[in-house]
Amino acid sequence: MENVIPQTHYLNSPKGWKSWLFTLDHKRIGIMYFAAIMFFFFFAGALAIVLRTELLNPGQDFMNAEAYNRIFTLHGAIMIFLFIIPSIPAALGNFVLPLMIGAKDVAFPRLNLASWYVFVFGAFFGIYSLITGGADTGWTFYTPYSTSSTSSVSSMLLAAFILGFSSIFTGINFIVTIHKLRTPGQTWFKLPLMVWALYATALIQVLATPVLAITLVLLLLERTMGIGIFDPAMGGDPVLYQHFFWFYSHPAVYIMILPGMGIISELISHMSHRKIFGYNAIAFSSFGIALVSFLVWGHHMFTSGQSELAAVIFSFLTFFVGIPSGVKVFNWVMTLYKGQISLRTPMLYTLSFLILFTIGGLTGIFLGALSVDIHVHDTYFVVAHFHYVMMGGTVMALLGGIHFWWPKMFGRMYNEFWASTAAVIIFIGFNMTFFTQFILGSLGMPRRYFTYLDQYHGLHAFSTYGAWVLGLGFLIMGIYLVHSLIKGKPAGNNPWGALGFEWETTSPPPTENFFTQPQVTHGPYDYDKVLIQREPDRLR
Ligand code: HEM
Ligand SMILES: [Cu+2]
Repeated sequence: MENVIPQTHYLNSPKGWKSWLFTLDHKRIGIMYFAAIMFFFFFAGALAIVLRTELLNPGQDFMNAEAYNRIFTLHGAIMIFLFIIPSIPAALGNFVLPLMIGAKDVAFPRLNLASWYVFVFGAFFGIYSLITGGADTGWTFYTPYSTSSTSSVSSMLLAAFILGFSSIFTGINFIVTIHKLRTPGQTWFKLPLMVWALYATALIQVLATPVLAITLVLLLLERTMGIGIFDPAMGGDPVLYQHFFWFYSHPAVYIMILPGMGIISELISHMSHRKIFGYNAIAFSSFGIALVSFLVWGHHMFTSGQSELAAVIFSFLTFFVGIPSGVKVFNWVMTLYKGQISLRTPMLYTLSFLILFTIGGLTGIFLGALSVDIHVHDTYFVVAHFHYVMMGGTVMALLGGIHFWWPKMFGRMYNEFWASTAAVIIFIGFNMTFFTQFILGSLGMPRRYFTYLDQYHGLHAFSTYGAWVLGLGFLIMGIYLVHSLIKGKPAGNNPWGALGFEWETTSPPPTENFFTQPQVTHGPYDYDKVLIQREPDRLR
């Protein structure tokens, strides 16, 4: 049977731009978030290419130190607050969560729409900061510099403050949705692991984000009224700021990575048609990570003058993060073992994730070791580490997820040849760019510098060539994805032959998601049971 796209679906009914701006449909809100984060990703990515190009040669090429400071701050702040934090939960999660639990929508559709508007409002202040020259403090806004800098720090703070609310709204909505709207018979242990991951993420969003909000308000008050909370000249304590900031921002790195791990659990099972190994272990390890994430913030402050005892304790506690993460990696690899792995694009990104995230995670353990961190603190080793985790981890998972659910979102397939080519180019470019930086960092190249000594020239140049390769990969991706929206082949309801409720409805789904309430007849990964009945017309 030829695949056809249904006549009416959530994308075309109701019609008109107003129906989008006032929509309460989680799928449309997800798509609107998706458009926003992709815009910011490409924008901040372009800034990154500019930074790297300046670093091609030592000395000043085309921007001075001040411009460099502003651009890396913008790159970092946009990537963190406007791209990676909302990326998987608010964009992809919004789209798939209700489908995965057989629901019509999220629990609070109006709050969902509000979170998008709050996001846009916050982004507006970020852009305002940009056109008034940008901030130059780095995305962490460390005091005392941030209280005295005359660049546009205040509007950037306001942006981050407002964006926090959109994150909290999404978190609350997901928690209630998962508790209340599961289809009858879908018990907690029949939930897809993506849902568990979004749940653990939502807990962190709700518990940690308010701390950041308060911190940013205090910083704003300090800047505008000089009330002496952080400024030592007025009896304040700059290290206090770091405690406040990292109490949010360390858990926040798990807001970034946990949903990515959720995607990987899905893709690894569905793309190798094999029951996920260690379902319970994967589900609970997300909570292990969420819990430990609140106890380790001090590892960002080994060189900030906290007591030696505190530093030793934080170092010790940090190692515990490795355990639940290791549990997940082990179970993923066990799932692949003897699976019928299909090397289509979602799987290519899954494999990239496994390799790159493992490198990122292991080097995180290096950094957690007090003695090593003293040596590589604020060097390119750190820059390499967090790019491996955030880009090698979260972004690879996001890209895998986008390709996997693309046919469901738009009803059309992307071009497999170009997609897998781009995936390979991205993998190569990524390693060229960032592996080099582990070496640079251990040789002592400090981060956030716009110039460097001649001895680092070769490695810096190589890293810059890598960034160009990486940029080419993303360019190709942008082109074939847009092309597929217009010309892509109709995908059919279930192009991967995957289990999971989202594949039981049409592609794209109708506004109300399902024509009939989905029934629970098996778990989301029961390929062993289901394939026996479904053979031999399994899609590979
Ligand atoms: C196209 C790929 C990318 C390239 C070439 C790139 C390059 C860079 C460069 C050159 C810096 C400045 C380093 C320094 O001067 O210390 C930087 C900083 C940073 N990048 Fe990226 N980056 C990329 C993607 C990403 C992504 C995907 C994220 C997160 C989602 C990210 C997050 C950050 C952060 C948080 C900083 C630190 C900014 C600060 O210290 O305030 N980057 N990146
Ligand atoms: Cu941390």
